[in-house]
Amino acid sequence: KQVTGATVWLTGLPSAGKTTIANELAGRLRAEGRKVEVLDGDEIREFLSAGLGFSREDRDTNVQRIGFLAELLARNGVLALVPVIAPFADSREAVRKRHQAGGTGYLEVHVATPVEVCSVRDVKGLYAKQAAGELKGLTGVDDPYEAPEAPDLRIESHTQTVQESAAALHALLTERGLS
Ligand code: GGZ
Repeated sequence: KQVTGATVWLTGLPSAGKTTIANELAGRLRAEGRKVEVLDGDEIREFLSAGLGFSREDRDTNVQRIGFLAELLARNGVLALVPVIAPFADSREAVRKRHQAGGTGYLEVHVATPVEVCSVRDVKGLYAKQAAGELKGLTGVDDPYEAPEAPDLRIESHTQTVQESAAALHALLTERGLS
């Protein structure tokens, strides 16, 4: 039986909750017997994108590599969940087009946590480093983040629990015939 895969890209600022929501959703989908992969930006940068930094060019390269990999998986029946910042709209659009060209499903989810909330969460201490002058070019602070204008779903992670966010995304997948 042919299973429909798709890529679900969770874009948003550092510490917005992208990875946490993706992992929660992945657990739910696996419990239903779905094939799922989480392509986390942080992990991908250790292997597939080792050596890339955070210039616009390197971020674009990183996002295109991840988009390529996600499309391969999705084309083969996997739900590829991608919690990666992907700050530039053009770059996200190129990934969407690659999926469209292959007839592969693609959903864009904006984890729209305000920077004020992200900088308090500061999971990896990056906002503190930026404030202390130890890091330059932090997305959403002194580097651009182009928020999606028409995402398939916008998640307000600061006004709901991780479980609620994952459930909302799960419901969207069901609505689109993907779970
Ligand atoms: C943004 C940065 C930066 C800067 C390091 N700006 O939460 P994390 O810390 O562990 O994961 C983030 C990761 C971002 O990689 P992505 O592949 O998602 O980004 S992009 O789409 O822009 O290529 C973050 C960490 O790297 N990190 N420095 N200056 N995030």
